[in-house]
Amino acid sequence: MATDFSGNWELERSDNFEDYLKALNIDFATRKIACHLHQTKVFIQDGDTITIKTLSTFRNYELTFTVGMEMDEHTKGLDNRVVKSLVTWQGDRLVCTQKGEKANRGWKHWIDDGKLYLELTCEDKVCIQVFKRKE
Ligand code: ECB
Repeated sequence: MATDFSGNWELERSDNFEDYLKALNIDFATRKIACHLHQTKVFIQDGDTITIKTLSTFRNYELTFTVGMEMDEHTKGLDNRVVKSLVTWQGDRLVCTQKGEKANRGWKHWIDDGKLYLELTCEDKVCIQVFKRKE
């Protein structure tokens, strides 16, 4: 059975986020703000149709997709690019490839020991974020 990510998760730890943002050409001032944000992930999961909301006081981002169906993703309010995104299951992990201007771009989500993990990759930069369940 597929992993159930449903619920609200708050960011606890972020490793290498700034390098990931640099790889996406995010400017200095925006990087400084972004790195200090309290982020919340909201997962709404209905079978293989999933909405992920990334919420913060600075900006919000929302993505809805069906696993296995490629889509155009406009990363509005983030790096404002258009990529071809495809999310698939790799075992218990939800894996997204984001084909476009930036090589080797994508993310992976999984749960381990009750924590939600997010690995964000762009070119040779990898950021790991860890979230805990919000009461
Ligand atoms: C929306 C909260 C973060 C706001 C950061 C603002 C500006 C930084 C500009 C570009 C940064 C690129 C990515 C930010 C990293 C996290 C936001 C969502 C990343 C993402 O692709 O999440 C996936 C997986 O959970 C679902 O969309």
